[in-house]
Amino acid sequence: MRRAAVLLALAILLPAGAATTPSAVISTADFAFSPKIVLLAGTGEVVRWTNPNATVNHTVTSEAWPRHFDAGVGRLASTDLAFATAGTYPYLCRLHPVMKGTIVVGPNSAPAVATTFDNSTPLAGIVRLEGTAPDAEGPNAWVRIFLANRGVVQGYGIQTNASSGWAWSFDLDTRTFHNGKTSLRIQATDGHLGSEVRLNVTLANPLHKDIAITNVTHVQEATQVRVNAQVSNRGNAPTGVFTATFSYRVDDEDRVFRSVWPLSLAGHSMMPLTATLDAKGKIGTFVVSVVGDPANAVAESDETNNRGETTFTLLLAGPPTDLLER
Ligand SMILES: [Cu+2]
Repeated sequence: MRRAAVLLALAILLPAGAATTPSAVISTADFAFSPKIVLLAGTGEVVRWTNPNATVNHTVTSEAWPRHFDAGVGRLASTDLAFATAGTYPYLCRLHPVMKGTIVVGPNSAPAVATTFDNSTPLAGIVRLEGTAPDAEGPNAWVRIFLANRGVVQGYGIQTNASSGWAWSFDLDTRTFHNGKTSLRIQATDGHLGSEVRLNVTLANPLHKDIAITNVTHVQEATQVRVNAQVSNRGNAPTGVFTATFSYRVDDEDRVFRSVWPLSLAGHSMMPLTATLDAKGKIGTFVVSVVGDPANAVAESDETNNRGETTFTLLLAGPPTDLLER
């Protein structure tokens, strides 16, 4: 009798040497589970972990407590687990806890979707998503992929007309998305039934640029108003050359009083900006705006944070000075 490797009946350890065709094979080489995330279409499917190393043992141990499964992967051996219950199963190696992976078991309702991520997380650049649906889907079957990133959901669709089992692949371009945690939903549907998997993934975008204007303040001295701002690049990639403008609006007058060019920022860097407005001879409430890249020369992952403003009121009369800050 084998060691009691399966503590709940959610995953079943299969006997070594069983004539089983696994849905996915996960390597433990180099102290990493690869692929890191495996999506199974439904229950009853088998995942195989292989260990090409002649000197190191590993385990496949669910992170949930109580453990859903806990199996060893011996030297130069492999271990098969069959998953009996739909769900998401984060797991690790007890001997090397930095080794982590996730198995997602979809519902058995047809049509089904199975996907293997070849990229280890975090996802970067263009990510190839691949899947197979084991059942015949007929015409008008779709795979839909949604990436939700800081409130923005981008949807993509692939239509298939296969009348018996079909495979699909899709290159998801994450390069214009924000870095950080985001969610990915992959849904297969024939218009009646659907199955879907949801994953939380992390994006590490090598081409990410994001110009942001913050900390817009002003200092008044009589009718001279100095405006300070901070321009930063919150992305990883250098911005390339761009302009920043200082403008004011008072009554119907709207004009740029300083243009700063050329600006360029390395990834995750910032610099101060300053400009002086001579408001002599004008009265009213001034709205001073600082805008990074007003011509939109740089394609950014967030185009909504390029502007900041500060307001002050200049009165005609009013001792001791003719300026009033608010
Ligand atoms: Cu290990």
